[in-house]
Amino acid sequence: MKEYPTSAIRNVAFVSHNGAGKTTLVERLLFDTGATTRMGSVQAGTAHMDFEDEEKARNSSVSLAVAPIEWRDVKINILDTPGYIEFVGEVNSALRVAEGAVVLVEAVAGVEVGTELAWQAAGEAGLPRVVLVNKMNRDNVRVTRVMNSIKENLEGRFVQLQLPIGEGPSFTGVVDLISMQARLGNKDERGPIPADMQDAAEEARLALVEAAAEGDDDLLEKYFAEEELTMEEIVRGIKSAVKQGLVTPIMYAAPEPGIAVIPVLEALRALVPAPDERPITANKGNGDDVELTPSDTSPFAAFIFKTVEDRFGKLSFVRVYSGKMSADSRVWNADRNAEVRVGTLYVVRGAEHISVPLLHAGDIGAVVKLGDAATNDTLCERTNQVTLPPIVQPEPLASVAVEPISQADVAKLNTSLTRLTGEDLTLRWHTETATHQTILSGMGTVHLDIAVKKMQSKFGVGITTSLPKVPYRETITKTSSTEYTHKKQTGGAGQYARVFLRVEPGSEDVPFEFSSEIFGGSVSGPFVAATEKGCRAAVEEGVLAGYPITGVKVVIYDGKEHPVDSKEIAFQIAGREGFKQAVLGAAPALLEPIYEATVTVPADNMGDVMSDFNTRRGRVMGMDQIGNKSIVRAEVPLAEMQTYMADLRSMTQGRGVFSLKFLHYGRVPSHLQDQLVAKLRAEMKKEDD
Ligand SMILES: Nc1nc2c(ncn2[C@@H]2O[C@H](COP(=O)(O)OP(=O)(O)O)[C@@H](O)[C@H]2O)c(=O)[nH]1
Ligand SMILES: [Mg+2]
Repeated sequence: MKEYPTSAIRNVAFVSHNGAGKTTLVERLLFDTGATTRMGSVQAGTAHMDFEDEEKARNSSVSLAVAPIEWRDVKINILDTPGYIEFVGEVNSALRVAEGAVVLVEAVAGVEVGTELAWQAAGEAGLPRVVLVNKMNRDNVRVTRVMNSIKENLEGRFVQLQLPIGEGPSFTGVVDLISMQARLGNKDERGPIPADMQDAAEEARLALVEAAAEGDDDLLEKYFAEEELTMEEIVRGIKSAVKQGLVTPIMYAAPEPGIAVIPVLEALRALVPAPDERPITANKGNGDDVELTPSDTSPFAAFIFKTVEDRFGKLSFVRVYSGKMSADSRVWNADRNAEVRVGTLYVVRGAEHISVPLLHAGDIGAVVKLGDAATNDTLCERTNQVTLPPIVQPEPLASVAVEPISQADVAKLNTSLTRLTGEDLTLRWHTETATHQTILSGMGTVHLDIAVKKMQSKFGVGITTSLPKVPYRETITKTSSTEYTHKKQTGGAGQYARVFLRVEPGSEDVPFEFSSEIFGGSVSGPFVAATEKGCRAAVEEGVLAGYPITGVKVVIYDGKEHPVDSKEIAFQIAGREGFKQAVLGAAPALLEPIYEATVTVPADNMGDVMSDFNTRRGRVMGMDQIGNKSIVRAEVPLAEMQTYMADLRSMTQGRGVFSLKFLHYGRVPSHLQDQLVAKLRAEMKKEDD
């Protein structure tokens, strides 16, 4: 592969709803530019971009893949992303290292929920965006319908960069409004504008020129002076307007038959900023910000945006922001304060790794077995340390409890989970102390399903999954005092301890407090400490249904010891049992985790979503209207949200999305508590048997 200087590199993310044809477009571009000798097909499982087993099985992208497209004098690094919204983590990673985004809109379906999310995410990343109306050759394409859908559902101002020639099966090409030429067929032949499109093209060009003028003050002057803008000036103006987010150009293509795809490359080359046109800010470690100069001669800084574990070991995807990265070098990992060795350096094309001697500033590549380094780490020079901010990922929305099958699986479970979640930062895992379950969380059921399959196929760990138990807690609601005597006389030395304990409701933030009000030394210091230890042990065990107790203040205010038989163990037992007895007398209550749910749905669904929260013991806290979308915020117990993803999907025909954030623990309503405690106890008993 040729080397490309910074100014000849473009990093572009393809984002959209699932199935809009991103991967097919990349396959077409690879083929048309001679990078591949056969055009890969998603359906046939031969796509170079969808090379993972899971992708072939599903005929759809699951993770982000990189394809360098060499065309004319530039290299366009395309980041092909999965469209399914549960893989949003991959999309966020791609957007983070790109200078521009192509938002694909499926020509028949129009704007879908995944399109809106992609549009929004690219906007939040501050990226220049281009809209590509894709799969134009499909039956039933109506250009006016898809245009309306774009204007109604995506916020922004749009300008036609092209006009489509024909629609549906009669789509034959586009009119390029900059050169005022037709681009036809799958060989990108040039021709005159069809006679019946002449007027429409003139009119659309006026709008394009106006948008170009708005992007650049000099051009605006010229425009007002009614001077003609040159083609170069129009491109320059549009590029600037797009970069400022003033307008979004719209293009059309059909990658499967290969119609109007070369103009897409042309637009990316012309309109997406080169890395040196969009510097990034890093942190110098002392809290000061520093703008990295994207050139080969500035100090080296690169960012790890993706990590994959495969048969050959760990593969770290890097984006160089400044300086050069060389094979067989040593670099500094600023996030781990460690030197790491860079061995062979690669440029990646799907599953293919092409070894290169160096990566120029702005380029994207990968390193195998990069020692102590993980996604989100910054690599730099030891003498010039900087860190780049981590990729912001959303909180998990769904969880499963995972259980190893065999003894061998038990041993491998934790390390495999750590590797799995290191590859995908929208996956998290933890051990829930309240339920003794190992919990894997992610963005949805499909996401988790694939993660679990990976555990098996990639890391060789057999696991079964189940719906996680709700991590309830227990607390007390009033003050209660008790006395407890532990006495044992068996053969030799006996055991004796007597304690007077008082429990009081404490604050939610302090799970457990212990103090002594003993006067006159009825219980000596070490035995008071032993009593506390006993209480703490009981806290973990709970009294209602085996969940940890929280928000309790314990006071030992009297007691008695025996000169011979009192021992620490005796006071520990008295503490534990006395504490349980006191808690049982203090009107114990069950607490449940309460989350804030933020649900975004089409305005028509707002009523349904709100009344649905009533059936989930939720409290609607607020609502908002943004465009034709309603946003409902509600506080709702986790116990009622376990199947929300599927329920929301059916309530909104898949057009609703939501996020969850833990708020606090709240009382289980008293009318539900007895029944729930009975149920939880029965479950506990079943497990013990
Ligand atoms: N009619 C038509 N179908 C296409 C075209 N491009 C892709 N497809 C089909 O659309 C489906 C989804 O394509 P894919 O590239 O996987 O979409 P992605 O999810 O955005 O990557 C596949 O079945 C493709 O064969 C096109 O230009 N025309
Ligand atoms: Mg795909």
